[in-house]
Amino acid sequence: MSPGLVFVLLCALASVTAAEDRPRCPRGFLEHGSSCYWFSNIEGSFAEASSYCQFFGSHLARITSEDEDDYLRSRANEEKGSIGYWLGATDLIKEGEFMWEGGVPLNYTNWAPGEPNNEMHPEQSGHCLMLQMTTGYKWNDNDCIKKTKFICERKVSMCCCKH
Ligand SMILES: [Ca+2]
Ligand SMILES: [Ca+2]
Repeated sequence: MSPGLVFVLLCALASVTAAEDRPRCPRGFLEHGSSCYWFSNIEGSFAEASSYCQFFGSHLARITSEDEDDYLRSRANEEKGSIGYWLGATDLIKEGEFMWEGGVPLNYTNWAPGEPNNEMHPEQSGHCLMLQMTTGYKWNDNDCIKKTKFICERKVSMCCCKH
């Protein structure tokens, strides 16, 4: 039997016997629904945070449902490890029109009262989306150069065998 065939058979066997037991998210990522999430242990600007997520084969988290929002806010409230967490949306292209990365409109939102207000301080502008601790991690538009923690997201991997 050729080594290649053995590999294919082992992969097929693994997929029927052990797929459920195998980690479907990379180490350090939390699984919820069809996504894996990483709550960063480092801080960065919005641009830095986006780059870190890409390095890990992911993107800044996109919250598209109440369930996802509840999950991420409850995790953030449990940890209380940061004044905020960057998510992957901005209104940099057109003021007041927030979009997820790739130009996808926000169909679900959970802005804190009074947000988005486009400013935090006189010399800052709110163009990047953050879960903000002071409002129980509801949504706030904050200054993109502010350094804070962030949440990366990627789809779960369905199977171990990739060629
Ligand atoms: Ca803005
Ligand atoms: Ca704001």
